[in-house]
Amino acid sequence: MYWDCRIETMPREQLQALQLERLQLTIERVYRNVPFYRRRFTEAGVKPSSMRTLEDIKRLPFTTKQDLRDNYPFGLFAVSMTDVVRVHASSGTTGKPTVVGYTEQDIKTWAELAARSLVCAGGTKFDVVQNAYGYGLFTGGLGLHYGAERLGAAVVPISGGNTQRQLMLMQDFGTTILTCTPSYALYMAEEGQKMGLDFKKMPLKAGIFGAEPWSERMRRQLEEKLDLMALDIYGLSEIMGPGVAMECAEKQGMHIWEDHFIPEIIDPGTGEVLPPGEQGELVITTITKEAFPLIRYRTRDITCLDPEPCPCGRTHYRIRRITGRSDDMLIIRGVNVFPSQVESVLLEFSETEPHYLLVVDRKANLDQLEIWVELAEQMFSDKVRQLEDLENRLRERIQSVLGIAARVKLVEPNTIPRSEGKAKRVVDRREI
Ligand code: DLL
Repeated sequence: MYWDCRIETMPREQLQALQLERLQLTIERVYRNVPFYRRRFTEAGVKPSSMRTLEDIKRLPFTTKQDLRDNYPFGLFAVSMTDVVRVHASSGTTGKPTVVGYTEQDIKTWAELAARSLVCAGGTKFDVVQNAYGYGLFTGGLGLHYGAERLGAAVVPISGGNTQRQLMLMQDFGTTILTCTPSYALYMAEEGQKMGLDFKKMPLKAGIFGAEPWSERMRRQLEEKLDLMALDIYGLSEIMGPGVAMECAEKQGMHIWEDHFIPEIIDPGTGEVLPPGEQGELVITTITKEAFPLIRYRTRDITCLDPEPCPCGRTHYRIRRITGRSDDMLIIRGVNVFPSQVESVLLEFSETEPHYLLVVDRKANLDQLEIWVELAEQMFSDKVRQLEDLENRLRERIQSVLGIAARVKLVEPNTIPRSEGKAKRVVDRREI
């Protein structure tokens, strides 16, 4: 079953012709409308007319998250703000988020691709979609919401959290498709068991899980506990949000929607393009976006591109599970966290040293973050009350900067291991 049979099963040759045509238009448009790109292309000695074949994409310079930060908030938009109908944002290292914008047409395209992705999981207009991705600046909630509506399904915009109520409504409403992060789905499964729910007697048929890395082991657990088909969905706010790539029922990687995105895999060290099948960093060029086109955006996500034909009949290449990131970003409960954000908070407090460690663990299937912070020498002998007060202030400040709750553990001076090279700021004990 397809959402858009013609496009999803389009012969590669035709698909590539469509890509080239759209790439040329995009390059022309950003050259005309975005000074940043005009400058970068000129430096690299390329013009819109240089794009004669798809191979010519390799001549274009990469765009990085730093470029987005340097042009904060709207500097890379290719339309005027009067044509922007929505903005989303995700957290970044400096406390300033990465901002993305959408025109009315961009929102329509996104809804189409999210609907296409829901159909990969067997979604139809008869489904009840419980959307437990967060609503707000995060793209997860609204992205899948519009897709489910476009499909004609009944969407329950419940957002994340309030697990017992989620489970009650899941039962009462007869939810058939659950959309949330895989870790939250596992947590729901366990809470449900405690409440005495029998998922085998419920009509749940599919789960669309993404926004953070997970594993085949987790897939098995989720499928068994929730009695559904668990599928992987990929996306990032810079490129669009959820629905950039989606797994089909074959469960062998996610089809990346190549009529809208051109994927490449590069060696993250050298920037060299790798042949299909080799593992490296995913680079994406958007070829239909109006408000915020991105050219050769370095996602930092590590995966590989699978060009093998898929038994489902879709011709769009698949990306394998994301195995990690080439930078230091952590994803905790679906929220992007950079160690440097913690560092910036510590610098505000004279009572602490900027020696810290982020200890991430997964307890009862929920990510937990504990931050070990070294006390300054003069604080060490201070009263317990004062230390508790400091811990509280740190905790509050960290929560407001990171956007998630963390435990703060104050440790004695000089106890966090030092390093001569790069400091190790993160201990990730999660087993996924
Ligand atoms: O997480 C968009 C999304 C929402 C995707 C809901 C899927 C479902 P950001 O907050 O910008 O956007 O985070 C993007 O999350 O670069 C990956 O590192 C990671 N990520 C997203 N999907 C997956 C996945 C949303 N299926 C960053 N597997 C990306 C592993 C994923 N990592």
